[in-house]
Amino acid sequence: MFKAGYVGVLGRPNAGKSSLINHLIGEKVSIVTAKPQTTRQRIQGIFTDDLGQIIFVDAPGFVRGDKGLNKFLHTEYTEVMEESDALLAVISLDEKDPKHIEKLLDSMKASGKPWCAVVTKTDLSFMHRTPLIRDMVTERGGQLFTYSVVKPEEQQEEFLVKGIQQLLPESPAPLYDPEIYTTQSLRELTSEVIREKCFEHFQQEVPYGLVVQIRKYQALPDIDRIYADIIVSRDGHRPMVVGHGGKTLKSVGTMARKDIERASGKKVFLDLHVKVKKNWMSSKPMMKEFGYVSTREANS
Ligand SMILES: Nc1nc2c(ncn2[C@@H]2O[C@H](COP(=O)(O)OP(=O)(O)OP(=O)(O)O)[C@@H](O)[C@H]2O)c(=O)[nH]1
Ligand SMILES: [Mg+2]
Repeated sequence: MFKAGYVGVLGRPNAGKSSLINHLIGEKVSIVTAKPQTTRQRIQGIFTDDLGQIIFVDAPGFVRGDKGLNKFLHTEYTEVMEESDALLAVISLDEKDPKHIEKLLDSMKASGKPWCAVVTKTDLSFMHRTPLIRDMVTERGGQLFTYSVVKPEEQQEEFLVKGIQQLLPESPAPLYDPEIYTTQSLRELTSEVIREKCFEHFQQEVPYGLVVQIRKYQALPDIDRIYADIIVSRDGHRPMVVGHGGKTLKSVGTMARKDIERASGKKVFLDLHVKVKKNWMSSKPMMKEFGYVSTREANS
């Protein structure tokens, strides 16, 4: 019987959640960087085969927070957990603190939903940790899979996909057109890709206080003309993003343009500007303007 449903992908920041989803789907759905807290808003990536349709819901990594951006990340995490049909706990093999793993797995069990877990980054040399993690998972009634996006083994991918499909409800048909691999628009992906390149270029608090707004997206027959603002949270961040003689901004633009061209299949003209909106993360109206508002808050 065909299975279909939403799988919330949950874990600590930087565990490798977005990388795993991109890898299983075979497309860049969600941006990936070496910095924690890359994913901010849930992103849906869709995997369809003859046996089922998995709608992966990529969530931000678990963070605590009762205000600003952290509050939004926390709410987003909680909503994905509550609204999904099944859950996938993602644990990085380089996670040093077993308490974090236990807490994540306890929350899987407490959700009352079907769940399984995956250890990612198995190319890293901490393989002795896997049996310990497996015990933690089986103790709580779950099944553990292993995976590496750097050195993927075909069989592991097959096991993992089948394991996730089994968790889903039966469905007479796919929930989305099998040709679609994400519900994200090209405009949304563009904004995320620019943010990804910024995360790769800048250090410390600059990426955390950075957001991208697409001002205009003009899709012409042979070229997409895109005008976007990179918004930073402090005056001092602006020169860092622009760089000497605009060099850094140009490099961000070139890297982003290549990715957008790959996704759109067209030539892209990308116009980037840097703006300052002081401490936007502490302002509810500005957070809302950037789309950082939980579904429940938006609907209330
Ligand atoms: N060596 C190795 N690195 C990996 C693997 N998977 C992901 N990474 C790296 O881990 C880092 C974080 O990956 P992401 O996919 O952005 O992690 P995430 O869990 O989505 O992070 P947040 O969105 O910040 O919560 C990136 O530098 C990836 O390249 C893997 O299998 N092996
Ligand atoms: Mg992510």
